[in-house]
Amino acid sequence: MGKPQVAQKGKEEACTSSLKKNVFGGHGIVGGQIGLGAGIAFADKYSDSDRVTICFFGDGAARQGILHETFNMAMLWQLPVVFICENNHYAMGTSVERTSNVLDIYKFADAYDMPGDSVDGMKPESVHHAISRAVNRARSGGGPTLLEIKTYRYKGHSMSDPAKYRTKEELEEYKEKDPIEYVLKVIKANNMATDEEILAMNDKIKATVEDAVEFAEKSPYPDVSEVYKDIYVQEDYPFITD
Ligand SMILES: Cc1ncc(C[n+]2csc(CCOP(=O)(O)OP(=O)(O)O)c2C)c(N)n1
Ligand SMILES: [Mg+2]
Repeated sequence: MGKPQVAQKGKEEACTSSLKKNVFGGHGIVGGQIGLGAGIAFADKYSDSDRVTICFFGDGAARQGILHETFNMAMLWQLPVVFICENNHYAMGTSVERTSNVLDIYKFADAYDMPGDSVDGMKPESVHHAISRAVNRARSGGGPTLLEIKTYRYKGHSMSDPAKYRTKEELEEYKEKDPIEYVLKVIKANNMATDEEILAMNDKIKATVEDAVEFAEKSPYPDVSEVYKDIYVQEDYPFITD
């Protein structure tokens, strides 16, 4: 194994995690982030901070053992954490029905006396209210909450997933309830923005995405020496001496 590398300054903006912005990234090990989220919440409580951790995971992670161990400890120590299960009904190509006899994932909280709620993920206001309530509870010392946010994904799990495990009708049914289209309707009905302002926002977002794609396509492949970079240590660890 090579010598640990020190993270380069200025690279944070390009990463999926950012210590500066308190975003701790995604995890390749399904369910691993449940324990890590509680750990971050423990650190915040230990240091008397008023921060609240929002820990996201999919329906596929909900049946990992780590969820139960973490729920137990999070309740025992009343950690300031909101567990959010994004239930889009499929873990890769496997439906929740095929892997669990408990279809309401929020009920997993009951075993630990943790408050748990089912939330309509296609309604942004419902998501906002549920998360606000849970964050307020955590911040005022009321401990963790589990929110099962019911939603859907239009695409497969990845580019290699043709999503043949579901019907076209099911897909179309959810597209009818698309939360972005719904928000647009609410914004227009309440005169919160004009068509021009919405168009300008869309153009700005499109340009940002196109810039990112161009940046990625024009960037050289990394050198093999980069393989251990940003993995084992971070630059502000005091034991790095060189
Ligand atoms: C511990 C572990 N087991 C299996 C996998 C392989 N794997 C990657 S994603 C995934 C399904 C995750 O399901 P979900 O969180 O619902 O994600 P979605 O398919 O909805 O994007 C699996 C089984 C993994 N990464 N880690
Ligand atoms: Mg899923």
